Amino acid sequence: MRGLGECRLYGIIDLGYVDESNLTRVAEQMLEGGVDLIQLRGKGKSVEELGAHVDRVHEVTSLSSTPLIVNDHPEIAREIAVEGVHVGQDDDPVKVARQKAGRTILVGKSTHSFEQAVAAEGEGADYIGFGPIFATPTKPDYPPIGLMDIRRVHQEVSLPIFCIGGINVDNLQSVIDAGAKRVVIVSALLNAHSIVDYARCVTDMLA
Ligand code: TZP
Ligand code: MG
Repeated sequence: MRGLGECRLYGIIDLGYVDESNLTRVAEQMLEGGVDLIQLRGKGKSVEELGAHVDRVHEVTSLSSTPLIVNDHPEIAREIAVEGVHVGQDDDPVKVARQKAGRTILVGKSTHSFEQAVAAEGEGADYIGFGPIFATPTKPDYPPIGLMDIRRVHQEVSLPIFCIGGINVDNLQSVIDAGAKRVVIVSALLNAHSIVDYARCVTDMLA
């Protein structure tokens, strides 16, 4: 299985953008384009609903040794061999997520400020999301934090840091120039004419 340290482009398959009938096809396209970490996110979906999809997507991701992370519901990791879970500031603390999973898994945490990033490392997260960097329709209620703290967070936090929020190929260079090494892209990738080509373009820029 690919280690987090090797991961640069994190793709989220968000059920708000992808029809349930397309999940495995989207996962395959992401992998072909070089996405090296995938999350399944279904805001408002129950554990049962999300769990049913996780199984199918995991069959695809495991074939290419790509970790699959499930959003919000650590208990799913008890039933299905996903590699990790992702929790937000209002979700289970990292320690509780690990307990609910009942086995050794990756736990990622969303952070929206430098202080939250430092706290997430103290809490024992394996990686963090840091953002939203720019305003985003995917998380419309969160004010963007901008590029300013990206360098500082990389200096002070030694976890893999994935910048997230409103990132696309047109603004990616500014995020890289601000110090980012890893990014999450949701809507720009899922809405792209070709997910494969879009992901290739991003991975080239991050290389
Ligand atoms: N957390 C912070 S911003 C965000 C999440 C889940 C959404 C990112 O989506 P997009 O479409 O790439 O802006
Ligand atoms: Mg959450």
